[in-house]
Amino acid sequence: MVVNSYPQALTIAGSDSDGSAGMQADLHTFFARKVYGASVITACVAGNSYGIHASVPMPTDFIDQEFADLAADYHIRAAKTGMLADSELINDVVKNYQKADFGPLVVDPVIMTKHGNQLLEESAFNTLRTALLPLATVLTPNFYESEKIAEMDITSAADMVKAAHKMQQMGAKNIIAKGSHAETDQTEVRDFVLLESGEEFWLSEPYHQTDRVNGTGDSLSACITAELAKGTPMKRAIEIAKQFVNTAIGSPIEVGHKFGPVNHWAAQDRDY
Ligand code: PXL
Repeated sequence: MVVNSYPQALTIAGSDSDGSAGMQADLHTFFARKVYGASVITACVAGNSYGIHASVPMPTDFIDQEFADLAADYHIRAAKTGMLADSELINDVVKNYQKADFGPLVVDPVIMTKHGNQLLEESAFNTLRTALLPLATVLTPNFYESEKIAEMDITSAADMVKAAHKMQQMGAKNIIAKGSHAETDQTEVRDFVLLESGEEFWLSEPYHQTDRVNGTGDSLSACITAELAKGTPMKRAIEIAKQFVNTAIGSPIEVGHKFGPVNHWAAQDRDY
């Protein structure tokens, strides 16, 4: 079969009915970064800007078929994971990803939404650490997820650095550990990046006072995935993703009445 030339990326994630987060945010991001987006749906979530009200996991034989169909036709050059719900789904996704040839894997270790809804069962945390993290080309935990995965409290910049090194020892190659707004003076957000080469640095972006931040983590990891699918080097892909999300947060759109989505259009076509 002739290999397709157009960059194609894959999101392996849950569907969020209001389109602000999960698979929908990933696909918006792929589109904005001019990468074709395919999707393996792992779960369906019913919700809106007020919160999540129901959630169902997909059957694993259906997920197996989604992977098989993509592998038989598409040329996926980078993939990302989002909501994986439980240990059974994590193990199934790991099995399928190892069989396929879908390029680097960005793992967004989705555990909890901004509304406080748990999207990964606590009993699956260990499967996340031992089965999925070793496959992660990039791991993008938020502050809370870093604490859970590294099993430590993070109360300082030094703690964040320590947690990132712990997560790298668990097998993730490159880490972008996202900072907490509460940790700063609310004028900037600082994320710690630890690369496979051992290089480490902080990324800082202005803090925006807005409730329209649904899907920021999904969009950040999706943007890294899109850039990797285009062949952008790792450090640059991470820098672009950070700026992309900051631009998307900085120009809010009026959609939903509480925690609305970020604005992917504001960031599209930017040549960062
Ligand atoms: O943003 C985290 C997230 C991931 N995946 C799904 C979600 C959410 C948050 O609402 O609904 C399906």
